[in-house]
Amino acid sequence: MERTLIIIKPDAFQKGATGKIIDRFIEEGFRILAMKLFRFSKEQAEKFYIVHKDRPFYSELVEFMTSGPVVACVLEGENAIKRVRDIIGPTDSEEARRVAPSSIRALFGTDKGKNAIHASDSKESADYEIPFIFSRLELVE
Ligand code: RTP
Ligand code: MG
Repeated sequence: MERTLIIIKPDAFQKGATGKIIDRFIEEGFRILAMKLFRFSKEQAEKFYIVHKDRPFYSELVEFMTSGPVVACVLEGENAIKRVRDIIGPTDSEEARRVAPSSIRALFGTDKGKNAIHASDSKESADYEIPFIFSRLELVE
């Protein structure tokens, strides 16, 4: 069993896609261990995405992630990190519509910046991201 973090980004939350996205993961067989609605401060978003601090899109990414509320969930399942990445689709939502039309980014994203959802991309990322957002008490047994 593996755990991964997803964040429904401000664009998807704003367009009312939260329920559909969560439903998709339930239908795909994942167990929800934790869930939270919140808005990132600039400092929190900078720290969450610290791996991207030298990338040209970093400030744009932080601005986007702080632009409205988000919903974060911890999902558990076999091979969850890879399977969730497959379900969300490629980073660029336009590419997602070409290569993975039923992916979450194809359905709810706009482009490569506003792309509806975040998901941990490795065990190392999940181990950083899950305790960043949730305390141990907030995860169900
Ligand atoms: P995420 O971390 O949000 O799950 O996305 P990802 O792994 O598919 O993509 P990553 O390379 O980690 O990029 C993180 C987020 O930064 C924004 N981005 N903008 N304008 C651009 O060229 C650009 N490239 C990336 C996206 O919101 C992306 O999800
Ligand atoms: Mg990433």
